[in-house]
Amino acid sequence: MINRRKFITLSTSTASAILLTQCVSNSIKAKSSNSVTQSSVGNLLDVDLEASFDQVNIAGKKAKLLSYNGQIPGPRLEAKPGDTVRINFTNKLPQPTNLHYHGLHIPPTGNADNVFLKIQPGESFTYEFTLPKNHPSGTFWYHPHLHGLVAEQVFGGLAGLLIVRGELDEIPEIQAAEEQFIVLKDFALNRNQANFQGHMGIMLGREGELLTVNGELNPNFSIPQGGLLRLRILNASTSRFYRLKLEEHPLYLIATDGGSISEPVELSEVLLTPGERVEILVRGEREPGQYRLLNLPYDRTGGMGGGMMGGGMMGGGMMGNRSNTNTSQTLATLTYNNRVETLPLPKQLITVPELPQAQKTRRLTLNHGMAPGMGMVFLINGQPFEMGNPDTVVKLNTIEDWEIANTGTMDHPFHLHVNDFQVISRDNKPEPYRAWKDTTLVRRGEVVRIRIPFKDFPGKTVYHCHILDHEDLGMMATLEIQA
Ligand SMILES: [Cu+2]
Repeated sequence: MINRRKFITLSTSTASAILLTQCVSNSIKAKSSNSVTQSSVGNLLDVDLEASFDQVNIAGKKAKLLSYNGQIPGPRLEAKPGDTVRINFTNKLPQPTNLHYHGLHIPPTGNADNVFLKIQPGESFTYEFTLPKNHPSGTFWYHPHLHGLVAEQVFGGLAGLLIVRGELDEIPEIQAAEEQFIVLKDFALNRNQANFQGHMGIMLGREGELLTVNGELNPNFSIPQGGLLRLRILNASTSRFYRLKLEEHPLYLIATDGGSISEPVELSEVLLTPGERVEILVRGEREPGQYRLLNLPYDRTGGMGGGMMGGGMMGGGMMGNRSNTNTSQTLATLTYNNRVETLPLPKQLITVPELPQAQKTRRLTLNHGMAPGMGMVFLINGQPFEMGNPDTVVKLNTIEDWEIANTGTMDHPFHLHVNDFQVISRDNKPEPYRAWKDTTLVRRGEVVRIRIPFKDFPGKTVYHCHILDHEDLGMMATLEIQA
């Protein structure tokens, strides 16, 4: 088998040299590069991570953006269940920040996935946690999570993949597949600098006009004719939704946010909201040639963000570059290469168990309104986020159902930290297949019922809308898990 997993373990000092090499290969578009990878050695992943505001390569040019270790996306971190992860973090930004490990089942306290920490400019902090031995394998990620600054810092470029390699990677058909990571992220540049300000679209959720894949515009991916390509896709955008379709190819879904589903599910397209991940198998079963990965139109704001009203009272420019309500965009191109022996799809993956009935049901309402002196605020159960007392208190080792009702006029992707959940139903219609999720879309007018087992870790954490402007504008609440 070809060396599809070339894990490079690098110190940060050699990372820039590798990055330079990657840029050269980017310019000749030989094959899309991924970020520098840092993998665990023995049972320790020890990484130096520095957030800075400086010149980086983006979309084929140089621009001043926010980045981790000068790379966009940030270095890809890889660990195994049972590994200890130590991140020696330095904040070289002109403002405070912190780190969130999106999707990981680790403590929300101390120096683990603690979103209440604040790392001041110039300060360093060591994050350290151990992945449980039974942690699912999957596609996770890290990004800043300091309330009030999250949207701007993620929009400026801060995000990276965090991969847990395990059971799913050992299934023979999946091992035989080529692997490609896809980090979807939109950017707005103003004279080659991140454009943080002047976004009248903040209330809707800011979007940029540059749709990058791994920091590039329309990169090329290859698939062996007859072979399998495993796409591991993250939506790391602040607000933009992606409705993904690969020309003339069905998508075989094998994993969602929390890892493997029970067996592959054939789909013609996938909607990926901010924070969500999917893993897809593609079969190289078409005529050799080039096929586009498309972002199809989707309206997440009920016509407020362009489309209908784009040239009208809102003014297209004033609202910024809104969602693709009218046209499709090309994100990447898939090119066939040498024929290989025809590879089969896996039949079975890793079973997602049916959860027992919930011991308690709660209802959450998502909406927005105007607050005196604050303008628009985004609310959960009528309240904007306030640091302090928990809004919801649950007992460790219990299972709860949360009915999340979106009574507003925009879609909101709902995200819960620390514990994964299963979506039970949407408007009382059962989900077509079971999956572990940490982020799920609640469309305007919809009621989504999720079932959450609270396991292993007591402490305070949060749930929120993953349109990060909505989170910063109040659509977040504190959850306390009591031992
Ligand atoms: Cu929202």
